[in-house]
Amino acid sequence: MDETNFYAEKYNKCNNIKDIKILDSTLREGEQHPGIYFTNKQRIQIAWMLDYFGVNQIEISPVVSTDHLNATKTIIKQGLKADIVAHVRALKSDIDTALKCDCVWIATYLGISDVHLKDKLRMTKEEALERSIEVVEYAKKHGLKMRFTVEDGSRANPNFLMKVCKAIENSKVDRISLPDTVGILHPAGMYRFVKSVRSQIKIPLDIHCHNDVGFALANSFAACEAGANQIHTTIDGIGERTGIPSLAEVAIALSYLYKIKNDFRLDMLVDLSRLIEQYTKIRPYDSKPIVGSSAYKHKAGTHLAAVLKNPAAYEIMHPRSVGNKRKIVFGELAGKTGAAYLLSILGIKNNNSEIAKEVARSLKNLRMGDLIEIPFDADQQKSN
Ligand code: HCA
Ligand code: CU
Repeated sequence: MDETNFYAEKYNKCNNIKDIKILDSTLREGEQHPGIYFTNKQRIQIAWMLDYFGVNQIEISPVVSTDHLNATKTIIKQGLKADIVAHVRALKSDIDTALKCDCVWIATYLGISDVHLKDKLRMTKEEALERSIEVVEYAKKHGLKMRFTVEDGSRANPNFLMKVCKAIENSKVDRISLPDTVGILHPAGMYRFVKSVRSQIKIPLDIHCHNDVGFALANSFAACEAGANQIHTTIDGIGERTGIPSLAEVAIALSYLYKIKNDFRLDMLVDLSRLIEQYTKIRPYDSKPIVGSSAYKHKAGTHLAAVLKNPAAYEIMHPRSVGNKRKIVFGELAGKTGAAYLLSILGIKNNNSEIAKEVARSLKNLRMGDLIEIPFDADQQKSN
């Protein structure tokens, strides 16, 4: 038992969340982020790295372009551990395209809210229901494993949503994805939404939460508490508009906060983020959880004094375990302990507390913001 986190872990105890999987959609939802386009080589490398990291499913759309079709075929041929899910519209012709890739898994989506039916699809509810059953039967007849996404499900008429879910479950669909396509739900609302479906549907449920108000991560876990089995992520959370939960945040929350056993290679998380940064030229903001460059920086004097003795005072995990680095920032807030430490690493041994106070005062007067940052690894420090 980790004494430091003992009470927090008691608050976090959550017996109904057990075996939660991750589907990563960087290659599908992620490519829907404005300005992002991967080459096929990049798509293949991303798939390999996601697989090595340990996600359970990787989603890609083969119908966007011939480039995507080729990428999907090639990635499927790699024989990765993760299932490769071909994401297509609820159309027989799209399923035929997916079949050309030799895929085992497909996901089809159909908007079922009134606004999607009326203004996007120009379809009646009856036609949508019929189409849903038809594509599930078609895919199952071709021996595919299949997920069906009730797009915009959180804004759909609940009775109609249940009708569609029950009908496709009867037609032997393997999973259903419940998306909050426009990010309109809050965590308690999400809990009730998923709970209502879970009370009548037995097959595994995916949860796909958009981040329009910033609730995507919290909503994903609220959904799991209500019975969802798999969370959709992308690296750094990229996706349409404001995206979906980031792989790093979901994997860390699962491992450290929900204590769910898994084989994720968490130390790859920063590398995965840097890979996407390199390919997209989009740099995650410094304070981005887990992967941001300031996620493990400590600045205020009281924080420095504590972290120099025991980093657990201001950290929930060792930054190395996610591939990040701890840094101490010496600026106007460094204080006496920070200044003394700075002097010691500058080779000024035996500095007495008067000198340290003097340096701390000077740092304050310089008003230059953060003067120096240096890595601080307590474990290595001890072994030196
Ligand atoms: C889309 C819609 C989708 C689908 C989610 C899913 C959404 O962009 O095609 O298939 O689980 O947010 O509803 O991303
Ligand atoms: Cu989406």
